[in-house]
Amino acid sequence: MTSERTLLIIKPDGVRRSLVGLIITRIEQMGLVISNMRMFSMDDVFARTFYAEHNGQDFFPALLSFMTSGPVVALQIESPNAIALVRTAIGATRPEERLPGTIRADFSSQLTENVAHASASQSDAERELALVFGVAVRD
Ligand code: FUP
Repeated sequence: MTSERTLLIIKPDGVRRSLVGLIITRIEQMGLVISNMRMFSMDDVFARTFYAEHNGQDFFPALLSFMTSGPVVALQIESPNAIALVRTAIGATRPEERLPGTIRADFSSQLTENVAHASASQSDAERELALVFGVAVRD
């Protein structure tokens, strides 16, 4: 089957807690291919754009404040079924629905500070990869 590209972001809490290497290792152990990587800090405008679908929600200010609180590490991951595989690997949004063995379940019991983000769909992946990496690259 054809390869898909998706975005995984290790959020500021994951970087602060030195979980970068561990999360990259999990992705590599799954046999997924990391085809681009970038460490950067989101400013308010970037975070607002990235999470535009949540603008107006009561948790939006807290989400922006958290996402701009320190550097993040973004990975472009490329493999068959990459979007669903990485989404499953990070775990559910709601803490009580996270399965043990997922990144969020294993490293966070919080809703907002949940260590990692993964694109939810192909259109989200394309939009998010373009935001983070500019013109998405294949190698
Ligand atoms: P997810 O796709 O799992 O990252 O979840 P969402 O797109 O629904 O939410 C984006 C981020 O907002 C999540 F990482 C967690 C955070 N969030 C809150 O802080 N409070 C909420 O009520 C819902 C989501």
